[in-house]
Amino acid sequence: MTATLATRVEPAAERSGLSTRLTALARMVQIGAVRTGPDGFSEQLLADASGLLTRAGERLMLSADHTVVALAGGTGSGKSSLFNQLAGADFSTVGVTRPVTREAHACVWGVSGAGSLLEWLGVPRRYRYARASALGRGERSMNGLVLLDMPDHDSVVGHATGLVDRLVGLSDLLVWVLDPQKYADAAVHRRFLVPLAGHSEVIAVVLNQADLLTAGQIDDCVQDLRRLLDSEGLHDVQVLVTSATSGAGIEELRMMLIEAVSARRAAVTRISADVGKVAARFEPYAVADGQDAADGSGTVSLPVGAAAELAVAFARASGVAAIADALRSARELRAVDFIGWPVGWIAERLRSRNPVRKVRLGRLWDELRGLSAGPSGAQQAEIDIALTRVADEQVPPLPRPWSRTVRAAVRSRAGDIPAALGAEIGAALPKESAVMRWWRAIGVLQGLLLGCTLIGLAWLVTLLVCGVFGVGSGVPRLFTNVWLMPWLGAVVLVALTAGWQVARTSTNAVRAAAENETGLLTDEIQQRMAAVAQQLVVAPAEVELAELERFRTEMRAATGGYG
Ligand SMILES: Nc1nc2c(ncn2[C@@H]2O[C@H](COP(=O)(O)OP(=O)(O)O)[C@@H](O)[C@H]2O)c(=O)[nH]1
Ligand SMILES: [Mg+2]
Repeated sequence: MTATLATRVEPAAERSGLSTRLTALARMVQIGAVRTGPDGFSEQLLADASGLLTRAGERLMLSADHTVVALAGGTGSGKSSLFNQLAGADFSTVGVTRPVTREAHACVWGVSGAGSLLEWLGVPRRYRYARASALGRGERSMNGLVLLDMPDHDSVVGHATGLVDRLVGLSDLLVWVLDPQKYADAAVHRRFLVPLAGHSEVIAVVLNQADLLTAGQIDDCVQDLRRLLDSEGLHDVQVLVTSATSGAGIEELRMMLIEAVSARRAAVTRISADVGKVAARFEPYAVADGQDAADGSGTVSLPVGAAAELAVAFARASGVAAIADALRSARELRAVDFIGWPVGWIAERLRSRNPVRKVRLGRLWDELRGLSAGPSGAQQAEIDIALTRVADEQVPPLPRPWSRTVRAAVRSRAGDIPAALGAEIGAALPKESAVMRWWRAIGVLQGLLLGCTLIGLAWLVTLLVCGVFGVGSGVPRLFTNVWLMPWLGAVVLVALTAGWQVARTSTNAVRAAAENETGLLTDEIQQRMAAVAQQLVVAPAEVELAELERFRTEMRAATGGYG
């Protein structure tokens, strides 16, 4: 007989996907547990669902279609022999002199998809066998059975801590195989059976190698074993007598496994129905009042323009318009040093040692720095109003408690927003001392014009003194020729006019450039504020909306679709 037979069996319809549905229910409980409260998930419902999950257990989440029966016991008791008998093939090596079963072997009847379960049970791939369901008498009712030949317990004693718990956790039925020589072995009882006292419904004891005993000896042995088990608190444990060699009692053992399989199926059907019922009770948390169940399955998110709209409100709250005005004025005031007509400029200097303009410029930059310095009360209040408006107008209708939690998420970072906006404004502001290159060029031109004016004036004065009043002798003719005076007068006049005209034109150009610069600055600040809105408002809300989305997906999985 080949060790592996092809198995293609349809899983029972009412049980299919129970593992998936239990996993989904567990995730729903996780999501709900952090959203309780007056309008939140009902504590009672969460407790009911958790209770059901506990009843179903970790094992059922891995596979609902399989019943795990483990053969456990001491070396040489006949586990591997019984395993082979039940499987109808020599799958597991039978020990002749030394124990050989160091790793678990498994035989699966019928139902496919036991892979993850066997992985979890720790059965190596090469020790996994399959039995087609149609084989032999009564085989169909063994569909879904996973029979485990456990490692000899004395060979795993080294790491036996927690082994008992593991065995109980992973088995739907634990069959302890004892032999007539060692059935009363104190170590086996103390280490394995006594701790199982609370779990007698999942334990059976098999007295193997009955062929070595007479009928009378069997009776004595069974009575003795019964007494031992009773004294250990294992009253309900079933005791079977078998012989792997002669085949006696094997059918009874097989019947017991079939019973375990059908009991398991019944339990699974019950739990399956309960999962459906409990999951359906979560519906109010998935679908908003007055909303179609189908609507509730749509993707929910904030409108695309939410961040941009918030950015407008943030800009207003941070006084971005005032920032633009201040920057424009600061640029114009600074530029005057270079492009202004020096004559006016010198006059101003002469009037006061600490020109008003410088004071105003300093105050403007103080103001700009102040705006970007961080939170102020008025700002926070305006931001809160903007957030409330987004929460009220942009959050789509949601079932409770999601309408509250999503709104809370919108406001969750409100306290961080003013500082973040201030930092963004600070980062966007240009350098205070920025001086355009063309300002310097104009400054040079203005200097030349001033030079022309001054030289012209000086020349005129010289002509006046030397040419008109005749003071000094031997002065070059150039400084005495009075006919030059009108020409020089004209030069001075032209230089003065040109300086004034250049100052006027440049001031207009500076104003236009400042206008352009503040426009770009406003745009940049607006973009930076949209990023703040995205990061501190929209993103937290979307995270919460994604959780709702996840909850709805799990709910569909747990109920097998709405309705
Ligand atoms: N006479 C007799 N020998 C058995 C029986 N079951 C197993 N054996 C023998 O006991 C030895 C150990 O069996 P094995 O199945 O390897 O035990 P395991 O260590 O529990 O897996 C082998 O030599 C088997 O042939 C039985 O019912 N009767
Ligand atoms: Mg063995």
